[in-house]
Amino acid sequence: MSSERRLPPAAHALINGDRRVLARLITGAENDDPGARAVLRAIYPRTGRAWLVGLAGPLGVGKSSLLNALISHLRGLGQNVAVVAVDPSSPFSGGSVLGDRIRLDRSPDDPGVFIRSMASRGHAGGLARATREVARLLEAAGFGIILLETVGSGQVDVEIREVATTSVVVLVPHLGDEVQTLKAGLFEIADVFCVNKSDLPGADRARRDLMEFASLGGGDPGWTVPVVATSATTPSGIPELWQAVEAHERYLDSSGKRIEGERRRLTQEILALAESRFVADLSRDPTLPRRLEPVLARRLDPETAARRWWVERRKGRT
Ligand SMILES: Nc1nc2c(ncn2[C@@H]2O[C@H](COP(=O)(O)OP(=O)(O)OP(=O)(O)O)[C@@H](O)[C@H]2O)c(=O)[nH]1
Ligand SMILES: [Mg+2]
Repeated sequence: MSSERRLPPAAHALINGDRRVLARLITGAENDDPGARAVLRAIYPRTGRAWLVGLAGPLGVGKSSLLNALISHLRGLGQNVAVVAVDPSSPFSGGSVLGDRIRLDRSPDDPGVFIRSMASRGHAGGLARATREVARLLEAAGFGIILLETVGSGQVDVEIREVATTSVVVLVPHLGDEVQTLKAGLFEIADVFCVNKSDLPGADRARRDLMEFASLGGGDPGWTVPVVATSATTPSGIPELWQAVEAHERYLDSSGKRIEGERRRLTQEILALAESRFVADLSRDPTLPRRLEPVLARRLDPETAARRWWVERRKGRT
């Protein structure tokens, strides 16, 4: 009770489920607002147990449609669910997260669902940090399941791995082009494979190919990556997809991998935060212009200049 009283009022409102405060704090966290920082500090001890389920995959494979189907499924199970869509191209907007093509088949007033989009650009400490902070706010607000969608593939998908507890890689039949994407890194991040659009021809073949791929192992020897066939539009396979996610989350608990993952992610987070502070501090160092001169004049290479600077700072000479 006493710790309750020490919470900032906004944190109190957040924990009590005030959705407007939640939305405001998310914006505040994205803008590095001191009020939101204070709330993040206060709620941190209450976080770390949520399931962060990332959906990654090439453009147009049906990630948003699957999210929509998963929301319905989870609501049917009586679960609250939050969605964070990370869009590398569009500027921040709280608006049409799931795309204009997707019609949400649920009430917009349902307090058990919260959807938010984030632009991937313009986050000081990186996208992973911003996404984690948003997830912590959502968890404090009572969302134990947080679905993350990234739009497009590549860098953003890989960053999602730094946040998600379970990464679902979504593909479609006719894997031709996607095989390239797998090589580019999506394969390594998969905890679950989903062959969506399995209402289209070629789904069985794709599923078999992926199962073969998955059985080669490579990642965690204790976890065989399941391959689930879905159709988001029919819909079919959605309960099976969720079961695969649940199985992975349970595996994380039973194997001790959850804490291992937390250790890895929090190490990354602290390092990234420390780095941005160090860089900010260094960029204000009055000796920087003097150090630049010989580099500009090509008498000294940048690497040597940086190393000398680092050595001198360690000795406390600047
Ligand atoms: N036949 C079929 N079409 C689907 C299925 N799932 C999605 N689609 C269609 O595929 C198109 C793209 O779906 P989205 O859900 O927007 O795909 P996305 O992966 O979120 O797309 P981006 O966010 O643009 O990468 C839409 O026209 C959907 O109606 C499916 O299971 N079967
Ligand atoms: Mg989408």
